Amino acid sequence: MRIHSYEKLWLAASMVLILGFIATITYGAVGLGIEMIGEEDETVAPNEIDDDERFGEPRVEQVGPDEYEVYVIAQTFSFRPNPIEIPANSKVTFHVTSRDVIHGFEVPGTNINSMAIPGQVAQLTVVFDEPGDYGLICTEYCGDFHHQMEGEIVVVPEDEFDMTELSVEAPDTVQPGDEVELNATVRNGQFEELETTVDAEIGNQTFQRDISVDGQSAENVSFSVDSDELGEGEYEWSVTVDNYEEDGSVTVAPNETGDEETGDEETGDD
Ligand SMILES: [Cu+2]
Repeated sequence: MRIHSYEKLWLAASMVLILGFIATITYGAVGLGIEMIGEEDETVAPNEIDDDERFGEPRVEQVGPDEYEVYVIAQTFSFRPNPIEIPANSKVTFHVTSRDVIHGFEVPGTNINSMAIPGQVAQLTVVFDEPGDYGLICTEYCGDFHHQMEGEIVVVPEDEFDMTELSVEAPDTVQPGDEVELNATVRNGQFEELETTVDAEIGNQTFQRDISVDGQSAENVSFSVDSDELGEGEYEWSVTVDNYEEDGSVTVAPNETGDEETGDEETGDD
């Protein structure tokens, strides 16, 4: 049987088209890395989310050089943590779940887009190569204030990124003669050791201490001033580490004139 050459041409063209369609569908399903959340993926019980090791404290965690994990909870009508601060040019894996109803997790202008389903943990691995502020929106209608559900991802240039946290414990009031003591904790969430300086101020006294904090650990520093040196009154204090500052004020109580033996213990007076 002889087949006309035009017919052969059309046959070949339609074969190419069919193969083209199959290739497109296969690429869309596999090549883009889009996945449904499957049974073998992580799960979390929504009612135990606050006690969960991963989500009890939604956070950014360094897991290797240039490798970070972010644990995100979507809930009506916010994302936690917010903002999410991560370095540019690092491999960042988001683990996203929901506390209540189905939410979305999308960064417009990027290919970051997932559902946040209660009980399931979605995982997305991305590398941001452009530092900047990226918006984060919920793309699943989740209730009255769905349209206000938004967050922010702040991508910081690698050399400016740190995971330093400063917290300070300080008294509100100090009895005359006691020490005014500031207890500062500097936490270094990164792998590399942190070498820095802690500056403190109590009243008009200033202190400076160089510290080094091992990777993923914390260091305590305390500063104190004798309240007698300060005298009665209210004093401002502040503690500064790199770009972080905590401040407050402390009152040195007046020297009571009619000091009785047990004067300090009188607390239940109405
Ligand atoms: Cu929503």
